[in-house]
Amino acid sequence: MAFDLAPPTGTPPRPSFDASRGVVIDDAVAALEQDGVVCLRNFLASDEIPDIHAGCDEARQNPTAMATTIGESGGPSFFYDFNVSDRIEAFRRLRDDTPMADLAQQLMDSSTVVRYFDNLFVKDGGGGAASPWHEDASFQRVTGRDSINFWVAFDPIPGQTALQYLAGSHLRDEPIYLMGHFDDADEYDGIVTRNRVPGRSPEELGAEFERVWWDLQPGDALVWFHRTLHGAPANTLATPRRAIAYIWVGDDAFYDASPGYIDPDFSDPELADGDRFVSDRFPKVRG
Ligand SMILES: O=C(O)CCC(=O)C(=O)O
Repeated sequence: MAFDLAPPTGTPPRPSFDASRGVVIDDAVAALEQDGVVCLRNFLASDEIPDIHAGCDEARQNPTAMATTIGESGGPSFFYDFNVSDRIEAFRRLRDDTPMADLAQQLMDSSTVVRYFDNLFVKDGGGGAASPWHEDASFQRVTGRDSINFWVAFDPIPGQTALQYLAGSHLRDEPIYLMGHFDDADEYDGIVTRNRVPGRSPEELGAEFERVWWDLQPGDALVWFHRTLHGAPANTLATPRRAIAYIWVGDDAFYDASPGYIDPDFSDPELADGDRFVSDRFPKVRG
């Protein structure tokens, strides 16, 4: 969904919350419930970042068949790939050896936490495409409330290239929007259409919901629900903008076995439509 992604100006309109001790205050949980997104500071310490930058290079050099690169060949681009923590140690440690799953449990207020997938994003300096406005639910086989994106920044990300969110949009009483490709030049075939509707116009959405964002430092995180609308401009900085999203689901999450394609199509034939979202493929890591 193309959208006006002009860089926001002024002071970010929402507070942020310290996460350096692996827990957050109740106000952070309330902020996520109310806005559908919350900003956590110092989730990672700065000495953890160099290994992760090396991991980003490794992922870039060894893309999987699921990877996408948007941009002119030889020029700056927007690269993303999936499940890098299954094959690159720095991302496995980030997933398994930090308090991320504990924070997911606290933030969703869920007795269980289940691992779904991860998504690495690298936008080169001086270019790379915008991340179009979307809700993550369009790209997931999850119904219910409890699916969150725990997105960790690995570079300084000022407002001009930051993710922007439509606060409160996760509470929309309407079906999930149809999936659209991040690359304007590309289209998906045979996407899931059951219980999905075309997205409303950016103008209508922008008039209904307040736009919020934060300036980030490496190690800060943003956490949002899968129904929260968000997007980001291209990286106009001279430096790279690297980040990873880990998707976690909780008690109120059910498998969507709709026929059709979802990108990435991480499905589990062992699960039936409407089953609790947990299986050998999608393991329970808390609760
Ligand atoms: O990092 C970005 O620009 C895109 C992130 C995003 O949209 C997502 O994780 O759903």
